Amino acid sequence: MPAAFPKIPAIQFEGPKSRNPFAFKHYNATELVEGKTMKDHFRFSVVYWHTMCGTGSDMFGWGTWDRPWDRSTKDNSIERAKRRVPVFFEFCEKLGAPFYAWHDRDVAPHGKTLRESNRYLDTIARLLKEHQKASGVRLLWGTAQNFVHPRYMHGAATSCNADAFAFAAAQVKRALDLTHELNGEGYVFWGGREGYSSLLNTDLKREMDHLGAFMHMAVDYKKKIGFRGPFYIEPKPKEPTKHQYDSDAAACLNFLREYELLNHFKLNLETNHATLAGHSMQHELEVAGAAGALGSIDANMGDLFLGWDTDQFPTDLYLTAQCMLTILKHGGLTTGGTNFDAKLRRESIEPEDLFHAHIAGMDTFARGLKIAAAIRKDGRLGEFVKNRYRSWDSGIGKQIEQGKVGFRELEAYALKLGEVSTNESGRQEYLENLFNEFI
Ligand code: XLS
Ligand code: NI
Ligand code: NI
Repeated sequence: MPAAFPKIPAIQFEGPKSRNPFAFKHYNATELVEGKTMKDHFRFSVVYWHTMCGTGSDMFGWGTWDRPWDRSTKDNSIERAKRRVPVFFEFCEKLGAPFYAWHDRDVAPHGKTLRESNRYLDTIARLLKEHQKASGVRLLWGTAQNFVHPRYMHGAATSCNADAFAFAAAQVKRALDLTHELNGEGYVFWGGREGYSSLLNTDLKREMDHLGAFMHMAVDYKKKIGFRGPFYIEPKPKEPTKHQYDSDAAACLNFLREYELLNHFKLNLETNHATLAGHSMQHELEVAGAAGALGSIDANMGDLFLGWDTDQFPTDLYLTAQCMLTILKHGGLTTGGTNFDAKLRRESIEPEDLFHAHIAGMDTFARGLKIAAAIRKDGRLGEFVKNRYRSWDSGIGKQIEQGKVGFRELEAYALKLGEVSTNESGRQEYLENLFNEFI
């Protein structure tokens, strides 16, 4: 097959002075930051669904993107699915992305029956395996797409219809088999339609119990086949349903604790989902990190003026610097990666826009990493926070943290104290300006 991007060379690092749009200005895979290469810090990953299957359509209009490699084949055909595989790997290789991610029903089409869908998926999995081997590009995670087909209209694991639950289980089983077969680093559960549009017709408790049971079955099956990669849950508060059960990091952690699943799961956090939940991405990362559950990130960003998941490529330096500050603090991404769950704007219609978008995302994260590392090296921010909590390092604070005192002892202490020692300024504006010194 002829190259899909014949005019585009392998993207190289040329440094900040370069004016070549097909070069990295900041992402230098082999450069060390805090003793680790940029490649290992980020573990960048390209998603199959937006990159190969997106069309530029939105709820008011048809697709707009021109994809020459799709021209000669029909929608939803196995021929088209096959043709897309080499195109995708050519893209990842030229970009220098070490990882990728898929949904079962985007790499391969829906069949008329489950058996036919499975056959399609097996055919494509064989191709993926060959291309992974030839290119060295690895699978960051796989997942089952349990939300497009009408059978999942009420949800999958949380459907009122037990048959839909069974069907979803069959699909996840197969997706897990293939993730394992393709040496995937992990496996993601994103809720899809696991939520409700109205409480009038919903038995919330029963649906949550079913979701818990589903996840336990997945854990059992994972052990059975010897898949060692982590499971991730990806929070999102709404869209497509009004309320999704895995609404944010805190809700997911609570679910995992309630159903005794926390040992088996980490979180895959997505920026646009965080903002839809009314949180910053850094907040979500901190919440997950505090619980030891920071697994992987879906790197994108939303338009804060729009109320839906716009999945834009991350080009905001403040965002990536904040993310990297928290990620570094919690020891970095290990099995997870920086997965561009992001799509082009409807007006960005040419194949080369895929390169511009990913280069922008990788450069923005590279700068974010350097900014975060510089802030950490400078030390003033870290020192400020440490100093702000110094009353806990000795005396009564230390005794509280060590669990040595209770309300009685604290009452006695307070009575003797007379008044709280003078509070100091939180210095937010000073710190915001300090942060800006590094941008
Ligand atoms: C949708 C989600 C989805 C997951 C994978 O909003 O981001 O793409 O990442 O199922
Ligand atoms: Ni996502
Ligand atoms: Ni999303």
